[in-house]
Amino acid sequence: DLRRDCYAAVDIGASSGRVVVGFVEDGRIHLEEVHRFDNRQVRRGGHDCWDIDLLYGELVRGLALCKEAGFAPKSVGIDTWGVDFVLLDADDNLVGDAVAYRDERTQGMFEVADAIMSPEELYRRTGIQRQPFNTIYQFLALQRENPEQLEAAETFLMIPDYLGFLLTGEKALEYTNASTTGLLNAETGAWDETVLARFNIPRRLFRNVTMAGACLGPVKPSIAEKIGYDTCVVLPATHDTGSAFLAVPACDLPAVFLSSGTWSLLGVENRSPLTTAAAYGENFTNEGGYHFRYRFLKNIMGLWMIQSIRRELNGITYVVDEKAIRKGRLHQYMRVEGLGQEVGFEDLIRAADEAECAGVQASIVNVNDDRFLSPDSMIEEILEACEETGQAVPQTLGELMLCVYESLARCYRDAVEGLSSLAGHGYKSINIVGGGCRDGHLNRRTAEVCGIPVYAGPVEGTALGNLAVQMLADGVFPNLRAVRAAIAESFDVQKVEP
Ligand code: ADP
Ligand code: LRH
Repeated sequence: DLRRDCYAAVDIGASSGRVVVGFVEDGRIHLEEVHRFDNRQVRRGGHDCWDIDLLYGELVRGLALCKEAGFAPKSVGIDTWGVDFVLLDADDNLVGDAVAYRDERTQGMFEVADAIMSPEELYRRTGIQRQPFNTIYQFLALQRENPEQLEAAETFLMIPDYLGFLLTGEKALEYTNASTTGLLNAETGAWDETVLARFNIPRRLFRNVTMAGACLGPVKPSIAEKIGYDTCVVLPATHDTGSAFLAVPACDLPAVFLSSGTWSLLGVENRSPLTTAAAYGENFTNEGGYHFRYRFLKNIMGLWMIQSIRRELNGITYVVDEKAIRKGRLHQYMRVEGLGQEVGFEDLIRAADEAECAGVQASIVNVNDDRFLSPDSMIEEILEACEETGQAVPQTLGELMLCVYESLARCYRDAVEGLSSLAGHGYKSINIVGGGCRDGHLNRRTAEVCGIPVYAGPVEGTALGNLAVQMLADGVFPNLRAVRAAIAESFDVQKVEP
């Protein structure tokens, strides 16, 4: 007997993806994770790319596993990281690869862009923070390296839109993720015609945006056969951060939200965009949210630094050819720590805890320096940054981890202070959702350094936000306020006092 009154969230982050089924029983929301898989970049044609075929295969497998777990979800929603896209030709075939946002192709594109429109004007129009990987800069890189791809292309789809297209054959550009391109007008929510024209980005590629909650369409018969049930794709906030912010059970208001995964996205929810010179100066973004909300936040380098360290210690190079990591000091680390078997996040946390207990004074790096976006070796890059600033160079894994944690926590504090000065009031708590809220060391240091309580959970905030919009679309809840209340009722949130 398959359960039908349930929904499936496909949530794919830069480090991992999962398929989570959600349903409501006795007024509470229940989640069941049916599939989890790794995501990472692959090297293709001289660029760091996403393996879209692999992700699509895992997505379909996850939907098939729903049935094995006893579920035949009424609808499926897909969210992924922002800014990245594919181009399709007139026959809907891919043009080029799905290049990943950390790829080097956008280097030097700020200068190109600034000669066309001042960054201040661009921000006033789009409200989007300046980041080298924004879609607009990826387009400028494409114009220079592969103009033939732009000529051949007829359709622009962002990653979750493309995965939805593969399932249904229907195309849409969902608003929350489209806002991360830096090509939407912050006020109108439509493509900014001036920006497109001035940057010579072909208008024909872009269909009008569709709001979260809309039904994309039924899955193709071939898919229904493969997964074992009929279902349809409903558009959630397809930007993962958009889904995550939806699911924050905000405690102790006014609260700061922190979606903690590969990135730390720290900010608040606003009812209108804030594109003042002060907001520009602090580099806060105004991403489009569900139902006329704006995510006013800052990207902080986040757990990417920790993931990268872990991968290196486990001998996994992030990028497979050409950019082999420099192994010199790395080997020394592994020898010093005697780390033979696979290193887990808990090992890294323990190393930091021990260094802290031993009274180690942490060296501090600027985590938001672009040097940490895609270094050949994260460990080496951190050591170099400490060396260059005349601080103690971490000699043990514990010292290294302490440096990362302290640097992240201070960056959080600066961002909270930036938010406070822009809003003209303080904040009473930080509400963390996402995989990073499992990190006890980071939660504690965040509370201590920021001087306000941290509320950690739910871990699967993003999948939950994705499910929330599907439930709203199906009338399970009357409005966002009601879903948020149900989320607060249904999940344990851990309070960490400063
Ligand atoms: P994304 O969606 O961006 O891929 P996640 O939300 O899955 O990221 O968060 C991944 C991060 O969560 C990891 O990089 C790691 O730092 C942290 N994390 C995951 N599991 C644990 C754990 N058991 N203990 C501590 N930290 C963890
Ligand atoms: C987090 C995220 C973030 C974007 C980045 C590209 O996964 O979507 O909001 O800035 O990836």
